[in-house]
Amino acid sequence: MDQNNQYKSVFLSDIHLGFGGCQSDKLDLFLSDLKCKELYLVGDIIDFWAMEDNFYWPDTHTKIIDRFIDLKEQGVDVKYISGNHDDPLREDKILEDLYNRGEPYHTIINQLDRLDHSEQYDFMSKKHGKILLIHGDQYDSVTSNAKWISKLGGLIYDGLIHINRPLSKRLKALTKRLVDGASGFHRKVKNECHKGAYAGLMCGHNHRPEIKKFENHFYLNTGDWVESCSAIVELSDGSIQLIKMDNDNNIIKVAEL
Ligand SMILES: [Mn+2]
Repeated sequence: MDQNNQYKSVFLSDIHLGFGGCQSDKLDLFLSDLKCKELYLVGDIIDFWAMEDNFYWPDTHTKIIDRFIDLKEQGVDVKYISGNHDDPLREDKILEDLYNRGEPYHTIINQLDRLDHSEQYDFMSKKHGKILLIHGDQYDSVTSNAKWISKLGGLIYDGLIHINRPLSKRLKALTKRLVDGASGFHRKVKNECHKGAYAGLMCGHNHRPEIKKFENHFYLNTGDWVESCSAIVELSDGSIQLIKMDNDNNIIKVAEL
């Protein structure tokens, strides 16, 4: 970590605002003294599905979005990538329907309108080359082909997380392994890098923070703010690291590319 929580670029995903398991207090602490030039929000920042199933929106979640807007006003380039839990951003009609429901959707969507958003971005790393930034559900054939299966899985997971954290973690890892095995997730990542001449791909989605080097490409996963409280960061010297906030709220380096 650079001194005083300072980086060139910061990548966060799977915050799940609107879901009870979101560790917004820890994230607020992380954002309160964060200094960077670019902030990428790599999907599932707002969990519109969780809000739909069991409405929950505390002021602390509005505060997180306000933090993003404040950073933008301070000159940080903030970019928002849509994930499967914030997929209304991918379809204007659904977004409009939510907007017309009134608060808190009104405020949330007005705030999001002030940030650039897209389904994917190219990121140019000084030291490591061109990186594709995407949420990752696009490579998850269960999610993309049968939304209800994924949604049911999500509901079971969301329920379990309040009861028994280690169990929910193990079940989710198992589910994801099965899905990965079936859909050949890493094969898709490799093909995507090859096709677009990317040095690597960065995503979120599976809530497993990771830096993995392969023969001709690398894979980065930002993790989440439900369990791991992690981020990928690029330092001013160009190095890329996986960091996390530990139980005592210290920021520690977990891995480096
Ligand atoms: Mn996701």
